[in-house]
Amino acid sequence: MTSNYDLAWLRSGSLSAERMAAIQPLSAYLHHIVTAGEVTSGLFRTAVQELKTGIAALTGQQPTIANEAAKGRCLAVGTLESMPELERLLSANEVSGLGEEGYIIRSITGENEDYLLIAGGTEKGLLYGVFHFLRLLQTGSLPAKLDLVEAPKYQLRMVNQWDNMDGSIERGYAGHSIFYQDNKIVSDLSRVREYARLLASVGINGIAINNVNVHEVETKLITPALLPDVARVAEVFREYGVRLYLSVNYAAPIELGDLSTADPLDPSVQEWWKQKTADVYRHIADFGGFLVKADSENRPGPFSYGRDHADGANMLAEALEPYGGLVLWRCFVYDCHQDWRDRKTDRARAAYDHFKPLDGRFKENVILQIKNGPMDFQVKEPVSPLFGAMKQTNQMLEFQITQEYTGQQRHVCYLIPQWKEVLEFDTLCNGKGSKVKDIVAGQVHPYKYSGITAVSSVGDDFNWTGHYLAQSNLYGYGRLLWNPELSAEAIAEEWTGMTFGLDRDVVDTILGILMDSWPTYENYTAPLGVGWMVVPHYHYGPDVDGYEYSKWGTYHFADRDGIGVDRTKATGTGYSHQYVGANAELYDSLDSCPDELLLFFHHVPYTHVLKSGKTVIQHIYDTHFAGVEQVEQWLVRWDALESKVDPQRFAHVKERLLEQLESAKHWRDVINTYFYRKSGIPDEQNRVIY
Ligand code: GCW
Repeated sequence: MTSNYDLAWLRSGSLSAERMAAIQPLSAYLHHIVTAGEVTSGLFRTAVQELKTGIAALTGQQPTIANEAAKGRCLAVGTLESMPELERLLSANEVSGLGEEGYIIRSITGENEDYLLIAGGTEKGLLYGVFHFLRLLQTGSLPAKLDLVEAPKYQLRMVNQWDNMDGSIERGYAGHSIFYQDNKIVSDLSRVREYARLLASVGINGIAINNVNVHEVETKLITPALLPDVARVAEVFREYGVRLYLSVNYAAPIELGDLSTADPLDPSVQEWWKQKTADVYRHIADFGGFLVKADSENRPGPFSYGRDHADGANMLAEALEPYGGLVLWRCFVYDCHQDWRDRKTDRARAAYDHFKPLDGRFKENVILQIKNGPMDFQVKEPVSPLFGAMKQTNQMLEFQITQEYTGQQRHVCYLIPQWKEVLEFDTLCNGKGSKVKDIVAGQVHPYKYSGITAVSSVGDDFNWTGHYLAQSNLYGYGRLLWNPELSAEAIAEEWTGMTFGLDRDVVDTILGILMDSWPTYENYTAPLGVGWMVVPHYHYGPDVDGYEYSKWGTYHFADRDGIGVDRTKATGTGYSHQYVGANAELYDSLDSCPDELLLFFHHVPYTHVLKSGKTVIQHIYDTHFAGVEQVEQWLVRWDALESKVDPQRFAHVKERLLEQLESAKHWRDVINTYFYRKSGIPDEQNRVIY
């Protein structure tokens, strides 16, 4: 059964016996929704509407809605403001803990009361509570007695679109932009509305709608010519509690023909941005702020005027300040015109070297957006040492949901385990227990603003993400930001159940593939943390030396004797000492450096013996053979689901898995051959290496 309700993981599916049995004890409450107060705002309306259509789609019963207090068995929804009785029902702690975005879902039983309550701190919290309730219905996990109290860990939970107005998407692997076509914002925003719904269903509350590389037409998004259209988009997102941000071009005052400089200390430039910001807020009163890629990969920035990042960011911050707007200033700043003979310049060091000395200089409404990893979203990198290194400067973390370097949504690569590893990393910046997950929640240093953002993976493909299974990354991203304590497995299981139904074989198979997928991808691509080895520019498929003699600073330094980048203090770039205390020692010493990051930190001979007991060269051979075998196994397991997954999705995933297998073999052969020929050392098991 499909209905208008169905969208990615929001699916009515079949009214399976399991689900109906699970719902049974509570079904008497689902017939009637009461709102106790007029539903006036858009967000409240959205929440009630989602609840109504969700219940109808998931149970086959149409609930009625009334504006009245709870009486008899029903589902009562509201906020602290709309339901004065919450003061009586909730403890003082619960009330204060709700904040703006938290909610309570509770069975209320008393002498004269017997109903289910979904209450949000505000309407936004209510909407999140509704989606949580529906998730329980959809996954057949609604307990007979409800008592859930939730609030998000992170304040800013964002996505960044790298969409261009010509309809293309930088690093997009799921079709064209849903926002733009022919250099205009699309007139029909129904797909954007669906996207807003998807984002809200997993708690995302902010979106920057254009590429951080801001080209000519996009530079005009902050002008009155385009702002009415931007405001239309903002309105759609507002109804789902998602605040809109724009990426801006640092050289906009020049490029729009108004000034001859973009110097942040020049009063005419400051005034120009104030005017532009005022225009933006005239059109969008709750506008979030500006996202900025400056002095990075040939984009303009304050360096041209002898100014630094703090000067640049603060100038914009001052313009946004009167409206409560934020500057999200990216730290992806490095020398992209490097000479491979220069062994001291190190791209991994760059963000820390540029920004750490500026701690304390940024205005309160600036947040540094720090990419993980320190190089660029590789399959395996150490955590950026900049996290927590600045005590007086707001920080947020940037992940990449779009699979630029992890198989471009043609390969399965479930990224939540990678992100969890980053979040769980203990930086030691404030003593033991200074984990990244707490730093970017403002709980290690008292940042006023903090959070997590990520480059989105969606386009106008019928299934949103190119690969069906890649939807799990978007879903999981939102869930992880709500609660980073959730395990990667629990999130995958939840997504699988919602998307493919509750059949145990189906769930186990997909869960198994997802959980295996990141290590598998790592197995057949670049080994031991060295990264890169992809076809330059496209970043899909192997080309071991593609970047080796180019200017981007992404070397592996493989020769006949060895491989890896020496980032130690004594003989290398010194990057290892951007980490604190024991972490610096851990990475700096060849003895303690974990195998998985060995070649990120050290240059070693192929015969170097890893902690696993294997030599580097044998590890390369073994992992590359193993990676292919794993994908072969997935195909066997997927084939066994033929009768249990609908034909369209079955065929789609199968086709992608076949492509992944071909690509994995290609990787295996190119990498193994390359290192066999460089090292001259044969495989211990004598397998075919060309
Ligand atoms: O990963 C690299 C990408 C670029 C991107 C850049 C960035 C938007 O290859 O396409 O540009 O990072 O993060 O700015």
